[in-house]
Amino acid sequence: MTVDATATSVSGINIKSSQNRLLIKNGRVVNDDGVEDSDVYIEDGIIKQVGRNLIIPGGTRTIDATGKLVMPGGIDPHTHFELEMMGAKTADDFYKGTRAAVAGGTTTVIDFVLPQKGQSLLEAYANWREKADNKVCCDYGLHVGVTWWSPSVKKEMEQLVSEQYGVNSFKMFMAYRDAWMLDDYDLYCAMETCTLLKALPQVHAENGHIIARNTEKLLTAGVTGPEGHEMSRDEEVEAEAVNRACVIANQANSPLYIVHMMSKSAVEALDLARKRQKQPVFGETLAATVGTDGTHYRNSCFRHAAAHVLSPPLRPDTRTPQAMVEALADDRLQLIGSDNCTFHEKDKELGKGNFSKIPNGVNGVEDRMSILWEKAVNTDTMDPCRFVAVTSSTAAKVFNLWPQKGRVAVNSDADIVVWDPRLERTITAAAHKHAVDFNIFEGQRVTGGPQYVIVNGRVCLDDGELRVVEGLGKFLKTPPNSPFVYGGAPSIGKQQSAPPSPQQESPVRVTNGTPTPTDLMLVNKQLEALGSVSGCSTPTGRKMREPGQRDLQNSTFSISKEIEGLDTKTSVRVRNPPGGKSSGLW
Ligand code: URQ
Ligand code: ZN
Ligand code: ZN
Repeated sequence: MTVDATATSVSGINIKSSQNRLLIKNGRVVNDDGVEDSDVYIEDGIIKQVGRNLIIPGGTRTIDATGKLVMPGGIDPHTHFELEMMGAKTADDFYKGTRAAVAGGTTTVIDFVLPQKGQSLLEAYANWREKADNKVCCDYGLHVGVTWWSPSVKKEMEQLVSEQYGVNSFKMFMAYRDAWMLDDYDLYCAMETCTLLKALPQVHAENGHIIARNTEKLLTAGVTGPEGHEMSRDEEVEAEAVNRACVIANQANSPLYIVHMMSKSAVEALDLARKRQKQPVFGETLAATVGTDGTHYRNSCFRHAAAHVLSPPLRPDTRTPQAMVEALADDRLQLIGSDNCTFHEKDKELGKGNFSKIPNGVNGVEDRMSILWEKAVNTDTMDPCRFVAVTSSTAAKVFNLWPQKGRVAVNSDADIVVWDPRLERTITAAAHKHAVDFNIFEGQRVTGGPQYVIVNGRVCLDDGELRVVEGLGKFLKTPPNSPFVYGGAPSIGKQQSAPPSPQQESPVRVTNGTPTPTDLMLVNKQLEALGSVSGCSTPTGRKMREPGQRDLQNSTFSISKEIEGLDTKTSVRVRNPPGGKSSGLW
């Protein structure tokens, strides 16, 4: 078992005394539905109290969160640790990958079991559990890939959603023709089976046949470099599959989750489909999509260009990152993952001379939250509540982990990030925790990051010092029939923390991410009814304060640039500034 050199001494993984009792004081608690200045008391890995003037027992460690946000730990619903694909194996294993996740403020990941065609899903599941269980530094769940179809696959899906295995989502590929792709008939059958089991079907939406033919033509024409990757699968090849997946889901009367949506065209296709969809459809994008773009495929350095190869590809349209941030902000997209799937340089070189052989995948699990904060909150495109929704609570709701995960509330797991909105750093491969020596966000300056990360009550990032423990995390069973997918729960993103008040006809429910005026009226009434919690707009509102407008909720500090000067400490914390250790706040 590996522990960080600076970790508190461990004799196994039960660490007593101060690790068991923790008070986070003077912070601003941010959930997806509101903000409140409250202290948080934790004991034995569970949040026991949230409020002011709490009664705290002796032996409690106190973290002073003055000027900081206290948010649910990030949930990354899309990682690939220790995945073997295209002749290589991803560099980040379950230890390094979850260590990087915690370093960036993420406290739960959901990885993918990807069986080869013909392989038993149960056998592949067992392999993934074997790889992960003793290595993870935070809790994790598993999606399972349906990479081929037969009555036996259907039978194994039924077993996987049972309590014994704890799987509630299955991913089908509409690309990777030779490895994992299903045709439309099998995709339809798989979606029907998911619906029967109250599990959530996910799709990788690209047209694998068009990609195959375009690849042949490009290679024949002598286009062999990484730029050929994006040329073989432009935006409409993705958007077509998004639409087709939605049509099949509608025919199957099935909900749908579209992973790694990478383009404006895909978002438009989803937006259109949603208006006719009978069941909820959730759109996911990635840290890479909001943090960088496809112009890197034209870089003359093969290593640089190949390091940006993932599928669907980053888009050369430089307006894409901001467009995807805006789609996340106004609920045309629902959540952000990383699709962390890193390969060493020597493995990416398998594609030298033939771009279709470059193993697909990039980093993201460590920088996901800081990149989105920088691109979305610091630009006033998204408020902190929506940030919590798209980085944590919506994933918890969709995969039926809420409110155990994705919420700072009594009885929720103590997975918490104390977020310093002023923490400045420059992203570099030299400093990141990934197993690879390339970072697609290299050199980007971000303001906003985790100062403390608490994983099941244990301080694993302690004022910037990483203190994870290998194997501390556990497998999370995700039950089927999520109320936020199959009904019975108020809408995602507008979830009130109190039950609907009697005068409300029925809980607010966003049918497909497109709230009706009634929904919004109800939501606003809910938020008003919650009294002190407020300060965040509804997902579609993007209602940010006018420049210079005072935020009346603001008592202790501010996070938006307009009111930077109003807080008690106008400070910027620079970690390890040039020439030595950080001198702290200055
Ligand atoms: O397609 C995926 O999600 C995995 C297998 C590879 N990563 C990527 O290129 N998006
Ligand atoms: Zn994929
Ligand atoms: Zn993926």
